Amino acid sequence: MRGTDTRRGPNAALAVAVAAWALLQAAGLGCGRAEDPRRPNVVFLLADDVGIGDLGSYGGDVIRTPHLDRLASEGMRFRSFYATPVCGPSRFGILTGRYTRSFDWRGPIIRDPERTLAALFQQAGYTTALIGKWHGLAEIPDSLPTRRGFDRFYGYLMGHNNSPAVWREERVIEEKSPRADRTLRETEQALAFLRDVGGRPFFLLLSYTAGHNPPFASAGFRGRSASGLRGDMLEELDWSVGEVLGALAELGLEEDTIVLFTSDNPGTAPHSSGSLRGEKGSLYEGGIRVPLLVRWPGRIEAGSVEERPGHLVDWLPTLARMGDLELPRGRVDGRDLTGVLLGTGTRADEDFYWGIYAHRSGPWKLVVDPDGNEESDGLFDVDADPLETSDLAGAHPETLERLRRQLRDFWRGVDRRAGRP
Ligand SMILES: [Ca+2]
Repeated sequence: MRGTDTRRGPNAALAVAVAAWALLQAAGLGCGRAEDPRRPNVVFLLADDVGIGDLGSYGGDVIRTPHLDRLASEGMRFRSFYATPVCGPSRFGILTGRYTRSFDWRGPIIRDPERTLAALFQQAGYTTALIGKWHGLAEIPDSLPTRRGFDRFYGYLMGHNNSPAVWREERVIEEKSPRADRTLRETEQALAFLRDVGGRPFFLLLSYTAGHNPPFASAGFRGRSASGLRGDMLEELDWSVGEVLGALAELGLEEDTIVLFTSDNPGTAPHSSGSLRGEKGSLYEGGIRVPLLVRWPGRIEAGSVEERPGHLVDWLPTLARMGDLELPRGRVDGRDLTGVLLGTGTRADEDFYWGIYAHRSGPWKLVVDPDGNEESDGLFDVDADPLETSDLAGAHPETLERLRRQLRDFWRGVDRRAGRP
């Protein structure tokens, strides 16, 4: 392009540049972050193994979460937001907008680097960063975050149990990091990124180590919570969220930035999922419902509560819409939540799939017996009975069969589109 311009002379080159700039502005693709509400920054705060019962805004009354509670009061809180029951498949779902068929905790490898949520932002000119846990998505040599759409990476390939080395971009900068200081360090890195990114649009995935067992906390937080070391860990996580919100305010970025907080799955600690049935690893609501708080001042109603369900896979199409990003080619299972968030519409349907093991359609939820014993399949009306105390499989055989068929058909459709017999 440069050679072509040179041959045509500097005036022609300038004219081309001005025309291109005008086109970009007209298309809302210029660098006018503050001027263009269609191009918000995004801070995606992802906790590890944190359930709704761990947050004050969901009724938790032991662990103190004032900063997250503030986020809830300044934005929208979802009461029925879904993840998968384990780490990897949820993280895969966020980055690809797709469900996984099974629940290996490591999750599938993301094989197409062009279609991750981070890559979509990158392709649209955002500066993208992952800070914290990449999890089990790096088992092939070229699948580091920097090969999957992130300009910057500071953190760990897996959780802290099995991945003590600290990476920056594509090299190890520290072989063994102190576990206790992980939240402190992730926070420092996040604040440095926010200050460094300048006026450019950005997507930050702050993927906390915190929440996962065994618990840890830095010296300043140890011994402060009535809920023991796990409480200390989550109170430090809450402090970190406060630091991020403070930095956005200090930098004058609050109005231009969507901040969301969620978790990859609930914890196993008592009451991590409040009174819901099950815990991490379970397909009952206590194993798959996670907190979701979303703030975008002036756009999302402060203090609003959303009763209808959504799922982590919805974030790819939702942020693609909000950031005016181009959707990836191929299958996207998630649904756009923009209308829900802005109060102008609803999710296109209320169908959700957890591998081949569970399916929700409207108020009804099928939980397949993991041993394949059909007589033990459960059917629940999770609107009327969110605690899943009444198995209605016997009382509603037609609904049971409909949900089984829909679950089979969903994965058959996936196979068909993928060219599998
Ligand atoms: Ca997890």
